[in-house]
Amino acid sequence: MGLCKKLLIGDGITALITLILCLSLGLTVVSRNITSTFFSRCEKFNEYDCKKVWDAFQQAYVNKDPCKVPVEAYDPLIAAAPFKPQCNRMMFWSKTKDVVHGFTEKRDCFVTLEDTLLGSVLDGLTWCGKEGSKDTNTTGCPGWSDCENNTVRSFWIRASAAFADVACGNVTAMLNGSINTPFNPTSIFASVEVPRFIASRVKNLNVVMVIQKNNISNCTDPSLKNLRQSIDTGITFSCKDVSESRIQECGSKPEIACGACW
Ligand code: N1C
Repeated sequence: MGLCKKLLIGDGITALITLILCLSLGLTVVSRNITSTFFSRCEKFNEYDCKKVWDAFQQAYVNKDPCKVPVEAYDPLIAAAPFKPQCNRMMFWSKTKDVVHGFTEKRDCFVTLEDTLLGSVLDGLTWCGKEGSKDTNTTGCPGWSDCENNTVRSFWIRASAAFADVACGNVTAMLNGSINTPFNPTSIFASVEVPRFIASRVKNLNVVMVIQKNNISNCTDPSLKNLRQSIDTGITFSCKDVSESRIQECGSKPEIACGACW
């Protein structure tokens, strides 16, 4: 893009032509990027046909108004890359993404949605389509709360639901002790995942409350009472305050057994 900047200093028609060239170059680079990110991340998983998964992904949003992609639009994508239950190892989280992944990247103790094929290929990406177009855009897409049925949010709701549907055994969730309402009813964790934990599959829900120096909440927070009350009867509940530094220590010391971290 440095070259584009230099050429733009020209004047009149040359500048205009360069501008158009550079813009279209930029745009193709952008949409080629999501394709290549998707495929390079997907190819790390052996047991899936990435082309099939990509096609199922695209059919959810291509040629659609980016605010009119319902959660069900991703059903074929989930069917193309179903989640496998990993009993006693599944980790959920809300507002603790960095701490959770800082830990799961280093230790093979838990599996998060981002460790699965679908969660990993789309993690951190923005995408949407446009009515009357075959393109995938990665800019100018509606933000998380701009409209209800937006392309990216519908995906995370659908994928989180499917991931929670296969939860089994001991389930762990990391919540954030540095915010007012660690169990927030508007979060995906509260509204989509917790209601799908069923007693016939899930034995315990173990909350790890991540405590930083200036924490304002802990396991005694009233929102945790709501969590305890909203889980299916028959699932036992526990909550433990754990300092962020302990989680980091456990991440960097493989000699500490997974079960002894907290
Ligand atoms: O709304 P949240 O948290 O409670 O959602 C987190 C919850 C986790 O347990 C995951 O299983 O829902 C699942 N999930 C993701 O795995 C995920 N990866 C990336 C939900 N959202 C996910 N993202 C992005 O994080 C998403 O694009 C949105 O911006 C946030 C939501 O996270 P949150 O509010 O901290």
